[in-house]
Amino acid sequence: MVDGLLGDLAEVVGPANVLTEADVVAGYAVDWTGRFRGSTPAVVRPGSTEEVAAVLRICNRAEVAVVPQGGNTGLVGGGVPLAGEVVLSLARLADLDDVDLADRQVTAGAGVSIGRLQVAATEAGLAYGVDLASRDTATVGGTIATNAAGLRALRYGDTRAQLVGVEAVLADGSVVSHLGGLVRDNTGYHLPSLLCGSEGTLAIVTRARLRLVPAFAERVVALLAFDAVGPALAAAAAVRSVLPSLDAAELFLHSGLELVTEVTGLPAPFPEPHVAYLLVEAADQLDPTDALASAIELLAEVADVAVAVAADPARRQRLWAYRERHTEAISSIGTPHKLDVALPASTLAAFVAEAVDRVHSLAPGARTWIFGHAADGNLHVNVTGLAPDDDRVDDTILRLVAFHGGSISAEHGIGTAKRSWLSLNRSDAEIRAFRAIKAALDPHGILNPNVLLPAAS
Ligand code: 2HG
Ligand code: ZN
Repeated sequence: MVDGLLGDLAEVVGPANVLTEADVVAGYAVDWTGRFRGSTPAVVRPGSTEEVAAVLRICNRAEVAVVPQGGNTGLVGGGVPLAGEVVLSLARLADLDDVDLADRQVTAGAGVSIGRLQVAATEAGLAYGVDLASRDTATVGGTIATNAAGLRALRYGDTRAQLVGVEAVLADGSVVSHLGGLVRDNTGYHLPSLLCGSEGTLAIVTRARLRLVPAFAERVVALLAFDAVGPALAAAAAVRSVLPSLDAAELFLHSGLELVTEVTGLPAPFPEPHVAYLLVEAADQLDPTDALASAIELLAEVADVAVAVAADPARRQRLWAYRERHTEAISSIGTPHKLDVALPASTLAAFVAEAVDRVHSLAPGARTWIFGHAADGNLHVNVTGLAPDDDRVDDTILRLVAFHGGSISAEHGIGTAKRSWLSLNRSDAEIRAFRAIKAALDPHGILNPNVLLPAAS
């Protein structure tokens, strides 16, 4: 292909924005976990929607596949060139408009990080409803592509729930732009909903109109420790039903906490170890400490619970670190298989025990780490000690999830990691409809062709 095509791309974005040196492009060809690795002839870095459009026109004409990439924090191999695709880095689309206070919205480029968006919202007296541990690297475009949910979804919903409008480029280079921000707007198909979670397979999102939420002045965090998983999960549901100011309810287990303290050097939060931990955060205009304490008193009537409370920002952050640093701690001991799943509340506790057992019988040398967004039924099952391409554990866990009526992807997307199992959750008719939409919007199949949909048999 390549020289002529790269020359044409360089004319569009400037030679400095077509990266080809092996050691430079290598970082774009491997995912954050290190499990999914490919290669690319070039990383192209457009600086505007018009440049994205021109790049896609060229690639579409030449039938050259592209993989869009934001902060490259994805966990299912959805943003890396698995089969020699050109990488389309959206990092330079980093314009962030002023916050629209009247409408409580903001328009952000795909390359704006979630952390930067949150700072801008906070400075305007508001907040952005999606928050996640990778906030300083994850981008608006990447979180739209995967429909990321994160730590506050129990209160504000996932990324799709924040998305009021998008600007996106179709495979043929045409631009669809609908950024007016009208909340009531029933004028046909809702492209933001379709593109959110489509993992770059239908169009390249270049800008988004996002709703903002109130910023609460008062916050309090409590870490609750239980002697079994069931009561910890039941506590998440119970706190949610009595505490309207609940912002987060996050589960982790003894093994994960022990690993986090070993890797980070943080002191253990309680003198004695416990089986399961629930981190809860409440946020309100008036101090929610008493309301949280009353909710915890109700819990203590039905289960033994140890409690650590933090109200000032530094101590709150210290408690959060036990949960947020799981991902980094697990990666420090090996390349993890990540199974981000959701289950009906009634099956969660049984699933945790069954998942650990199944991994143990299939791969006795492997270790299972389970944590996640308890109130949403979203568990992150991480398994270390497996070869990157050994998918026996993935297979057994995803089948177990489907057996319990769960989702094989709660928030990370399907990517390449789970595309072979999509039919566990989606019927033949649904997958045919997905393929029809893909073929209509991307007839040459140039947009992220190796993710989400199962490989054609
Ligand atoms: C989180 O909730 C992220 O921290 C990452 O979704 C989960 O590392 C994981 O498996
Ligand atoms: Zn998560």
